Amino acid sequence: MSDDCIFCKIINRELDADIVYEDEHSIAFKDINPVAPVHILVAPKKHIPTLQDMDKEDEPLIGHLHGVINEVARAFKLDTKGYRVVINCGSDAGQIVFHLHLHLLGGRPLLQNLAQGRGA
Ligand code: DGP
Repeated sequence: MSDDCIFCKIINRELDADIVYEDEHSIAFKDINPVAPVHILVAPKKHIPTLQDMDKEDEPLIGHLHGVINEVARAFKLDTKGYRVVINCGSDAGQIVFHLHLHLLGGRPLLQNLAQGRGA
């Protein structure tokens, strides 16, 4: 928990969000500024600022987040046509919220080159 972190506040219900999934270790909620018909953020409850800040002990947690993506993608019917998963790490990648999260994007063809990621 970090006192000035927006996503920690969502996790602790101090800020509203459209939460679509939650378990002991993770939460998923709709992005406030969607760039695709389905744009969901999946975050660990543990406050890890960026992917680069993860410890070796966080590796199972990162795997778990991908399992959550799989489940949420199925719930939003993205599993047959596909979807994109993006992690922005640090300022050059355009990360604006420094609490690790995965973007789940889908619901339309995402035509940009994969390496361009977010903003598809
Ligand atoms: P980024 O740090 O660039 O990977 O993206 C952060 C995303 O978080 C961005 O797409 C907008 C979203 N976001 C920022 N503040 C809030 C918020 O208060 N609520 C929700 N639901 N999403 C937010």
